[in-house]
Amino acid sequence: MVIGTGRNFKSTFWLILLLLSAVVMLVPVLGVDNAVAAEIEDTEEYVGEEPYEVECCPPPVQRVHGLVGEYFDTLKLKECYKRLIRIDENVEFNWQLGSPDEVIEPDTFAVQWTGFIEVPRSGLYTFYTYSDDGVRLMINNRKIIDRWGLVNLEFTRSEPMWLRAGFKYKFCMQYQEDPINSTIFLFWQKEGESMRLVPPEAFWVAKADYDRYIEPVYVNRVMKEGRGLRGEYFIGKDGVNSGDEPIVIVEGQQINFEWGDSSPDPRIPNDDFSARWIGYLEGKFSETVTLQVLTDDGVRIWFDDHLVLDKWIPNSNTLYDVPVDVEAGRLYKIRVEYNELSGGATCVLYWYSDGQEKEVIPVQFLYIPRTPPVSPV
Ligand SMILES: [Ca+2]
Ligand SMILES: [Ca+2]
Ligand SMILES: [Ca+2]
Repeated sequence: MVIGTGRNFKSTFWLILLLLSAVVMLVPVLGVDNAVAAEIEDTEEYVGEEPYEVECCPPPVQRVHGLVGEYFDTLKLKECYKRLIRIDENVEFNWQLGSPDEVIEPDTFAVQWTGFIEVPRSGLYTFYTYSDDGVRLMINNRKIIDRWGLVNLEFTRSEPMWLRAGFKYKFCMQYQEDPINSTIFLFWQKEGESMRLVPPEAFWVAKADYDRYIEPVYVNRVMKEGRGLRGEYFIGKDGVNSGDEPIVIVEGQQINFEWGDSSPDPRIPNDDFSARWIGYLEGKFSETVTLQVLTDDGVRIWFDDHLVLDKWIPNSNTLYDVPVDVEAGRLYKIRVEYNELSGGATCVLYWYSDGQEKEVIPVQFLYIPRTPPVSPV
């Protein structure tokens, strides 16, 4: 009897729960459908495709016209390569052989524009970029153009996208410039109309971002004002350790020497000599950079007062890699010692990193020790 009552109670409970669930599930489905249908009927230009989802309950943000442009001094869009943030009206740039700003080198740079886009009238929109080089376009988190890499002054067409007037859709455009010419434009074409440049009135950013970046903000700054290291040359393969004064001193040197069978100076013999380069190296990006030395014969490197390479041995054009962590714009003490035993003589100091192709360390990033410069704050 007690068990039977329990069963009856359970059955009734589950039946009521099932009915309630069905009602709860049906009401919002019908309600939402009706609401969407009513909105669609109000929009005379609706062409049959569902409007894309918009932000759910966006926070009340005051917006003004513009896009936040972030400028990177290499092909990659990573924080450590960013040099400049500013407000751009729209995407209409023809930098040709130049660059967007003096802190960006003319080749190998990248830009990202973010904000919101709003169309003047609801409809099906196709976007076109005219670019040199790579470009990506995301609207409402949907990637509608993806053409990264080398592009030679060409149009790229997006898939069409239905956009509703009165809504601000998330906008993100990325661009990269590799060699030579640099151009980027963004056009749109509403179905049945002609193609036009996307005007500044279409773009919006949060007012807080606008206020912050209307005056350009520079990050990861570098001075690039170096004039090279001091080179000191000695007779004898261990002359650098003798305590003697150098035979030859040269200010303002890049380490890029392939003497072959000859010598650095008439006062230095072709074999059995040594050299030392001292000064400061400026970090180009805040990242791990690899110093690479090509040497014949011995080499030792101190970086930031640490001995980071010790190959004081006979070498025949040998490459050694020394990864070091640096911050953009900070100066690090560097000292390279080298010796030549016999035969060919070579010493070249390169650097490379995730964002920097291998190159001989440029003189602009090397500072002589007599005028220790101050890193920018
Ligand atoms: Ca180019
Ligand atoms: Ca030699
Ligand atoms: Ca040699």
